[in-house]
Amino acid sequence: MLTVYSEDCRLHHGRAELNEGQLVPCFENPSRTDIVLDRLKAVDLGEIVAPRDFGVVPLKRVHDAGFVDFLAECWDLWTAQGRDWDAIPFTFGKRGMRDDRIPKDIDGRIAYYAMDAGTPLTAGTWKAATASANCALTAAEQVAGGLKSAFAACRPPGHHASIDYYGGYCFLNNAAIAAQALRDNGAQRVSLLDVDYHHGNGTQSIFYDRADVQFLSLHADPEVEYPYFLGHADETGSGAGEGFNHNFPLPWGTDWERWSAALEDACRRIQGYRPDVLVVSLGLDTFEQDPISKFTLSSDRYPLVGARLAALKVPTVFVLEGGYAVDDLGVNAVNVLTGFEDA
Ligand code: SP5
Ligand code: ZN
Repeated sequence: MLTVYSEDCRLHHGRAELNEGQLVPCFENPSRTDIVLDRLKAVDLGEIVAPRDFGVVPLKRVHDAGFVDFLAECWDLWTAQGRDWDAIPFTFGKRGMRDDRIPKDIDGRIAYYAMDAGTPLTAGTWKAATASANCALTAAEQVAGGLKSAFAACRPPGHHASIDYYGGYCFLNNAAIAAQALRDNGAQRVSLLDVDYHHGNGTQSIFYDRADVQFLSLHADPEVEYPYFLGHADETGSGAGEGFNHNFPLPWGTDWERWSAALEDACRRIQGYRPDVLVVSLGLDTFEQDPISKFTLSSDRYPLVGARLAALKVPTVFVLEGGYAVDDLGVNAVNVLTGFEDA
């Protein structure tokens, strides 16, 4: 399988995130893709290529133009205030407040566009986030060109980033950008399956009113888990998109038996939709040793995930999302890919 990766993805490196009341080292850091790349080379999965640069046009096909411009200029505006620490919001708009006016002040703009205090924006964030999106776009382009599958080793991840907000370690929604590019390049129907432990709120929101991109997400129940405010089973799409959004919220402690039953349900819905191409938001934070998650999948289950997806017999773009048990992330991610290839 072809892998697309850019060393520029390493340039986003937050110092700390707010977790359980403390500033702790960022769970989402460059060592994650380092170990995935090491494992890809160790098993010799296939060629590893750098992405090509698609510019901002495909980013603005799914994101608000003002939001993309904000991400591009945030660091310069932040440091112009004499600051050299990571940019983190200290307030957020809440119910009943104005959301039709974007503040001028940089702290106000961050408050407007940020979703949480766990996603520091740093000197290298824009370069890394665009490189990450370019990896997904390049993998999608290769699959559109006839490859059976490709893997975008993206970081920062993307699925929490929505039309006009960032958060959950995500800035640009790599998988959504890839799905939209596939549509723009001739695919009639795209299925986007999100197997990250957390609900893909950004992806859901981007495609919620559309029938041309089917979204399915297996994740921890938002009643008890981040992102808390989206991901319930009764969110089924709106307007033309009604019936094309499928959430599978699962309880803490979900094991392989329960998780794989939900995967089976999702796969049957994908089959019924008959997509031209499948995009997989591949999070590995369902792993039993993940430090911020509460499912119990073991490493030997991930090849079965890949094999089930391969049985769909649809050209597939894998896009890396979360997974924070870094020592095992390479094995777990590549296990999905080898399971897909060996099926
Ligand atoms: C891409 C991705 O996997 N993003 C995940 C973002 C999760 N951020 C919030 C982490 C909160 C961990 N703290 C646990 C508190 C226990 N109630
Ligand atoms: Zn996650």
